[in-house]
Amino acid sequence: MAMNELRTQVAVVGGGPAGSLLAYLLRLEGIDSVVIERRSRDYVLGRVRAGVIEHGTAQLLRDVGLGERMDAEGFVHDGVNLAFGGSLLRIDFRGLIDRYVVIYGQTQLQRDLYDALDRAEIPLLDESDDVTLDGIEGTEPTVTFRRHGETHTIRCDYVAGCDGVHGVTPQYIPGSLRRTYERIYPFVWVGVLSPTPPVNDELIYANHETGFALCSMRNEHLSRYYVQGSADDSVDDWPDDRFWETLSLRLPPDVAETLVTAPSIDKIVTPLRSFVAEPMSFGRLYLAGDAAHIVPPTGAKGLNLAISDVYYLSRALAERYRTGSEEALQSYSDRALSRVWKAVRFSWWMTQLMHRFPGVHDDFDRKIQRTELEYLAGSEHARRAMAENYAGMPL
Ligand code: RFL
Ligand code: PHB
Repeated sequence: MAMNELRTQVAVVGGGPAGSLLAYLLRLEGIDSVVIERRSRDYVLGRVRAGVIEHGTAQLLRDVGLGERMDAEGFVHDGVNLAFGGSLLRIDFRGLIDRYVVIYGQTQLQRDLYDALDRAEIPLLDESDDVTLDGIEGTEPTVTFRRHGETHTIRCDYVAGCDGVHGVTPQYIPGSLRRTYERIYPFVWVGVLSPTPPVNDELIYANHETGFALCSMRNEHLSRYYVQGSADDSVDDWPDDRFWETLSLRLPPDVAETLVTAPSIDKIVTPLRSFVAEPMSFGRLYLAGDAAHIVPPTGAKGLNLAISDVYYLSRALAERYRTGSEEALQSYSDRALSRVWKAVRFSWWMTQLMHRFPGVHDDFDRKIQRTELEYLAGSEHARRAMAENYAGMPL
């Protein structure tokens, strides 16, 4: 069949973690798909983003044969640390709830996913632009796009909208049926990748009177650090010197003393937002990942939600092809949203807990914030609730 008249079962728009994992999970069920990605393969593989894989997400990746490199090269962390008032409070996941997280960069996972697509010979049509959908209310939708100067049309049974925060597929859900929920936070995160050993063997989320900071990592020689900046800041406002000074100031002094710095090798500014669009499906279009919802990075949930969405969606599609029943597909949106909202709540809570809200929080709010941190320090029940949410609610 000519390339410009492809037929597949599921057309997947977007080849980030959501789209590429979905295509792979569908193949395990014997379902064919094609992944249509706007960027080049190298661009997608070069993006530096999330770094924390929840306990259940890690288990899922292992169960489907994608855990090998994660287990060899990732780091199991049994807890995280909150810094405030000059010292560290450890949230001991292992001791509290017998769970852990795995520190493994999204960049690495994306590489594993593309390798898996290649091995399974699932088409990844990168550099595809101008995606439009037709017929999603009927039984044979089509996806049309331009690639390398040619127009292509894919006929399919279902469309998965995995095209992220700037994607086009969500707009095919009629406005009259769509309800959105949003919270914009009045600050940004400035993030750097530094070719230096991590300052601590576990993550540190710091609440300081001048703002938030986070110490994360990729491996023994590569650290990922973030500091809270002002809403209108750009990368140019944060030369390395300012970044390192700000980070040091916001860490407990004994931690800051051991910080090793170097010229940064990647620097981003990212706004913080909570956003959910309901429902996550319309006709034969199903949304997954950032296309349907955004969380602030404070709880490290974005990537994990993308994975849980496509897990549910792959189950539902598998049931449809196995039995002919659309029941699971019909409940996909409700099922995914119920887990999504728990992560939205937790990442909102952690964002509130750890940042300065200039012009929003008054002395009362700051007292409440400090009291919440002291409550965590003094209550094992409170720490257990935080551990359960951070290490991840069950799938
Ligand atoms: P992705 O990863 O954005 O993938 C969507 C893919 O769709 C492509 N695309 C299109 N393809 C075809 N046609 C179109 N019209 C298209 N429009 C877009 C895009 O090129 C892209 O390849 O979404 P997905 O798969 O849902 O995965 C979600 C995660 O990537 C995301 O939740 C996290 O990375 C969010 N996130 C972070 N999460 C964390 O847990 N910790 C972090 O530190 C963290 N940092 C970040 C982040 C997201 C960021 N951006 C820009 C969205 C930092 C950034 C800068
Ligand atoms: C990261 O390593 O990039 C990272 C870790 C934890 C977060 C956000 C980002 O909450």
